[in-house]
Amino acid sequence: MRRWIMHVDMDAFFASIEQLDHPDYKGHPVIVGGLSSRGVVATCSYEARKFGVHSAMPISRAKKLCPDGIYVYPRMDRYKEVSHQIFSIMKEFTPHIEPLSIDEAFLEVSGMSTMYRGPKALGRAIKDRVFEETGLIISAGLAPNKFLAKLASDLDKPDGLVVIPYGREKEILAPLPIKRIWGVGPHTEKRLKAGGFHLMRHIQALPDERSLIPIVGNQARRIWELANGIDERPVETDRKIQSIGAEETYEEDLTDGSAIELEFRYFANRLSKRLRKRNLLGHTVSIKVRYDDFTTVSRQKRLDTPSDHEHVFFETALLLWNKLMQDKTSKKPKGKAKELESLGATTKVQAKAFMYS
Ligand code: TTP
Ligand code: MG
Repeated sequence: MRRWIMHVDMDAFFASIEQLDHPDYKGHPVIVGGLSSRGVVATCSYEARKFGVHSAMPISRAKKLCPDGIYVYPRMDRYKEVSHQIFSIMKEFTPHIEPLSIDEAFLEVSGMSTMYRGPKALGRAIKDRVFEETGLIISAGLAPNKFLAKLASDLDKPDGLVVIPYGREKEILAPLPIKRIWGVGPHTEKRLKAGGFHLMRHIQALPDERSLIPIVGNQARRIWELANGIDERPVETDRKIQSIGAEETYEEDLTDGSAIELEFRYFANRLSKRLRKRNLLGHTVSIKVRYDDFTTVSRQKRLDTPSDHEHVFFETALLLWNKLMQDKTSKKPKGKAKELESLGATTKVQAKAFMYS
């Protein structure tokens, strides 16, 4: 029996729900995000994307690019409710579902395509069903494995339905840049490029992984296989926990609130990239702060929904940081907060998230 994996990703998820719940928003640029001065865009409708607005952009910048957009604050409870609804619709088709985020999942559909005159018809059926029940549109990719399925769902977004058939894996991958390989970050990309490997086809030209070993070490086999469209990873319905973090020791102590905020932004960005690359979701965010006298304090918070999103990590880290500052100042006599800030020199800040793998 041939293996078929489907990857689904809702189109402009939060923004589409806002358009659904407010029919007068339909056809207009809708931007969902934190509305404070340092708020960021969580997502925006495809109408807003035409103005250059995108996820993780500061709201202030979005407002410059798209001044007439409709700006709304996220309603997480509603998005979670819709997410549950979509997951239960998909569960009617198969119990083998691996959720990746609030709007994204892998489905193991091997064997099912025979019931539907092929994988495309199966994808169509799931898309139609979700639309009929919720009024929302998913982009779907069907392929012989996870790597290709995820790639496929992104090829024709929005409202995509792309099948990568058996035998065409290499041909479809050939012109794509090597950074599309799962696990190839900027560092590995640079090394591969220096070795003359820019596109998948450059790796496909190798008979095996041996000549990649000096460049990428023990990642060579996986990179060679993925570039050739080979990926045996199963769809995992229950995921284990592991942890991923980002930390930095600074040459100069961090004393300024805005500098700390900037560092958290940077950490959140790194963290979400690392998670996404590994198909992981964080469910607890923790921060660790070390002062110049080497005392270390940490705080953590469990997220309502596991996430791989930069702004979720950033907002949570900032919340924890502000709480930490409050805790510290509350022990001090009134009026000392400023002094404390300049004394509380941070030499190390860590943002860490514990994940499902
Ligand atoms: P995505 O699937 O990345 O984005 P999307 O569904 O809005 O748009 P599309 O898939 O069509 O490109 O993320 C799903 C939801 O997660 C998104 O609607 C809002 C939220 N999100 C954030 O809150 N912050 C982010 O940085 C990203 C990328 C998404
Ligand atoms: Mg999406």
